[in-house]
Amino acid sequence: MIPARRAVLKLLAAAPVAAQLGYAAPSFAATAAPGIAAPGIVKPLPPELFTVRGTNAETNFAALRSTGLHTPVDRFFVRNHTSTPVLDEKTWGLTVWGSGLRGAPVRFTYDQLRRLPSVTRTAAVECAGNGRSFYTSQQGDTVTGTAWTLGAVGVAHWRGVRLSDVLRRAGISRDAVDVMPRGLDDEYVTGGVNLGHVRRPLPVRKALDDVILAYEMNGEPLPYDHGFPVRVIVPSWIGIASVKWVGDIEVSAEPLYSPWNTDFYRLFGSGYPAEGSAPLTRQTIKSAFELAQGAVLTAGETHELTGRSWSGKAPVRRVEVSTDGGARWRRVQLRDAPRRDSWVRWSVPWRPREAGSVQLLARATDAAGNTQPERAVPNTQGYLFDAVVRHPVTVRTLTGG
Ligand SMILES: Nc1nc2c(c(=O)[nH]1)N[C@H]1C(S)=C(S)[C@@H](COP(=O)(O)O)O[C@H]1N2
Ligand SMILES: [Mo]
Repeated sequence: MIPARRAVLKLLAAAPVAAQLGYAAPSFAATAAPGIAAPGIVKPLPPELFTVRGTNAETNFAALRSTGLHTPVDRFFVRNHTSTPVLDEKTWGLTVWGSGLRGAPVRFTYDQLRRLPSVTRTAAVECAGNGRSFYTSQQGDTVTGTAWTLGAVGVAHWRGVRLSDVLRRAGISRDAVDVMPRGLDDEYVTGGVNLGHVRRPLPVRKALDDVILAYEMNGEPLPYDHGFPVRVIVPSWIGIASVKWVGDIEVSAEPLYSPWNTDFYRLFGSGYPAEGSAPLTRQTIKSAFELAQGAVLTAGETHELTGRSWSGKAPVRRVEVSTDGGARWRRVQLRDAPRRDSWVRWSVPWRPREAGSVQLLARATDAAGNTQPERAVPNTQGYLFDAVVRHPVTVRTLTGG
């Protein structure tokens, strides 16, 4: 199974060459959805569940309508800087090393990690760039990066070991200030520059708080695309903190830097210092309808509008919906108790009276008092979009018959 998948990945990478040689990836065609440009992701990406964007796959929010609190793996978004590596847990190991340890590097095997006390928790993973395309489409701002709509987020039930347990066993010293997990996926080359393996420092205080090294997602071993055999989960922080396919963790008595906390994942632009804001940590607040963009609804019928709202800052406490472009707002019913690091599902009946184009709006407020604004403050890389998103639908009258 693993060699077969590895072969699939090779085929994906070498597709034009394979075509020249005159063979047509037969085993691949059986497992992946036909017609999707293959971005180095192992799982199938059927177009009703995902929108492929470069090396990434965005969850279609409409595909969450039928799902529960936890996003099933078959529709959980994938954000890869390069491509999914297919690793073998029998040869995999995690090395903890650096000036912030009292002694020599310590290596943990997969079995050793699995024998440590385990913890479970529900937590969202959300890309810092989720919602980025709305800076451009709603505000006219120029931003760089993947043009996500709202589907670069998922909530899963994770099982793993506390990072603090591993760091203590490895002999973390009182002098440690930063820890930096590093992925085993290929080095990331952009603009002709090799930035090395994906890695981003975490302050020791967060690392020792609620971070886990996860080996299960929704009750199953981690899927290849989500970090098998072990990934970091940093609750409530931007997705880049949750390093997948972790192979080593540097523990340092000096502050650590990587392009992922200096060049990326800070706010740049007017109003920010030349070196950017402080490195980004917590995610922001958002809402999404579980409905296709441009969905067609029938006038005179009652539709159950459903959606989700979430915030990295505090549990979402209130959601309002407007079906008239923001003139009037209705408070909607929450289907979940407000919960930290997760989303709340909501629903509201809507009976459009006449045909036409309508923009549906949803606006969340969290328990810390953060409310989605009308306009997000722009930054050049389009991070942390938090404004109310205008969701276009078409209302039709029933004709004919
Ligand atoms: N090793 C490694 N870890 C990584 C990444 C990556 O490309 N390589 N992408 C990061 C980013 S930017 C995000 S948003 C999340 C996405 O997690 P997912 O693909 O499981 O949804 O993983 C993070 N961890
Ligand atoms: Mo991300």
